[in-house]
Amino acid sequence: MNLTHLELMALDSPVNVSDGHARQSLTPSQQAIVDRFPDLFATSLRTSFAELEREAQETFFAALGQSLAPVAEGRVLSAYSSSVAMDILARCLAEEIENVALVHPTFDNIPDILRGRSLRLLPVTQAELEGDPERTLRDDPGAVFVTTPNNPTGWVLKPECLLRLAEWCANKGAVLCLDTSFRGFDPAAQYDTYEILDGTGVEYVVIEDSGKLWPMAELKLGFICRSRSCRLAIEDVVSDILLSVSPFVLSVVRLLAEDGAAGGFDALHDLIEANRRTVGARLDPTLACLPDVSKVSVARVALADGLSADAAWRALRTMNVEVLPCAAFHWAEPRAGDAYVRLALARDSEVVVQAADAVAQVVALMAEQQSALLRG
Ligand code: EGV
Repeated sequence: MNLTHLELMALDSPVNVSDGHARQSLTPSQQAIVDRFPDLFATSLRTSFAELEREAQETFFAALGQSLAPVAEGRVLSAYSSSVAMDILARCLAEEIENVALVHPTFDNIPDILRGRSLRLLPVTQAELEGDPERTLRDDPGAVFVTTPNNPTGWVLKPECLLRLAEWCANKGAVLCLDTSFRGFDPAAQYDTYEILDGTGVEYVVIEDSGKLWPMAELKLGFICRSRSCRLAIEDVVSDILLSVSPFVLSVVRLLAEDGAAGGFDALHDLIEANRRTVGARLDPTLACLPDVSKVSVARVALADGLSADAAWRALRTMNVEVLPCAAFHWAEPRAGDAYVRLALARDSEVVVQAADAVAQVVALMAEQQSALLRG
């Protein structure tokens, strides 16, 4: 069972903090955009597709600090979702290389997609990505793949580390791949990635995503951005998969990005921060805590020694509270994730309160049972 299977089992639960998709109520200005849908639909069909796509991409990238994303040069392609984009990337990589150094831990559909295209994976930790690539990337990977901000930890690849990694990849002829789906939650991840990458001459592919940011009933887009010189046949493979994305969805993403830049992202950050505090405040620190410095819309909860996240997940399910056990994020060493559960924070605050209280309750019960066992 992969993490998405667990998320599917949680979809209809009243307290679902399992998947990382945005499920909070619309803000008034987001509701105003939804109210315009019939008109937006009609206009989208009357407007030039190239114009809609360029405007959506430019607005979306600028709102996230990526003004130098190569939209005008035609190096940004749109996809239905970032996982579709990722599979396209994986297929292209498999044509050219064998080994990919992939950040560990990360969401399990990334290793699964890469392995699904027969790529061999080499785990590289977040700490290693902050060190000297010459020492930490020893097995000559043909590509390096980094999720930044990472899921579930919220860890961010700092600009100086990106630069060093990009220079190392350029030097070695390795393709640098980034998944920045959670960028919108953390200003520290909104330095202009493209300015740094294009300055090094590295062959790169960046996958960007609108999907985690807005509660739009899965109306979303992924984007695949590539370097000027890039041996991967991205454009050809994209064309195997799709003619174009929906002009209507492009229009929706443009309006949401405008709203984000005009205060919507600040409101989103406030909601996530308040929900993260709620979780932290409701845990007994001797039994569970928030181990990560993170701004993304998911929070890891670390359970005290001897408490199993899998058992907690199971107990919570009996209360109709859905979280994610984190073993599968540690795709190269599942045991390393045994002590963590993940709670999604892009939810209304009432949902997060209920989830956090249930986690606290279950963890207390498990600790009680454990000490009873030890007493014999
Ligand atoms: C998260 C699931 C898949 C993914 C969920 C996610 N997508 N499996 N194609 O969007 O953190 O819950 O990233």
